[in-house]
Amino acid sequence: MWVSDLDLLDGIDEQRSWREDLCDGAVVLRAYALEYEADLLAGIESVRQAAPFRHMHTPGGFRMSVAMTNCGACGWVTDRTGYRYDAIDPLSGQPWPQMPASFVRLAQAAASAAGFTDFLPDACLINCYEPGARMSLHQDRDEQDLQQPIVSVSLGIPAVFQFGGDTRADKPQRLPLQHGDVVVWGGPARLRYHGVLALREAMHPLLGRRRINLTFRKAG
Ligand SMILES: O=C(O)CCC(=O)C(=O)O
Repeated sequence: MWVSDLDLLDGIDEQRSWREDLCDGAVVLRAYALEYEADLLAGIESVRQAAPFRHMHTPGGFRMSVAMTNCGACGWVTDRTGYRYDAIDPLSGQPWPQMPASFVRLAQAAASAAGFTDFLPDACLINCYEPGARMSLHQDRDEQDLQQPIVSVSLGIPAVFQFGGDTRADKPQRLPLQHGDVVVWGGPARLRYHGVLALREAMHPLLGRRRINLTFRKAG
């Protein structure tokens, strides 16, 4: 069989990113964010300068092991009064930094690749994990429009993502996630419980001992 140079290039492109279906409405897009890597790292740095990472407290008074910041029209915050989306960063008293255009492009492209067209994220929560940090199983239900999906991008050291069912008691699948992987869930999977197991000690050439997760949502 004759294979043109173009076919070969197509094959390489296909292998750069590949998808794994988790259930109806949920998919992992492996290595999908790699082509956005430089823009994402630059965007995270500029957001971090304006709105530094901080360890928020849960309504029950526990300090979260994951450090967080936000960009976009609304940011997810938690304190003694509860969980909410807020247009103002409580640390600076200023609006959260604007969501970089490259973030929006990636979030929309990934949502569309997963079958969710017209995704309009207005909130990007940026989670920073160091070894030992974890996120317990939870549902994302503080958003007004549950028709819109969630797009979750992993950068830096590996993590094990837990993807559960519609109740906390459902045994979650354990998905190892690497730098560049994107998980998208929505539709019938929108309210699935999910979380991240405590990270193991590791080193990433660009991010050191850190994992950065970007979670895009339409919150307002
Ligand atoms: O870090 C992750 O992969 C998941 C983050 C998450 O579940 C959240 O921010 O609600």
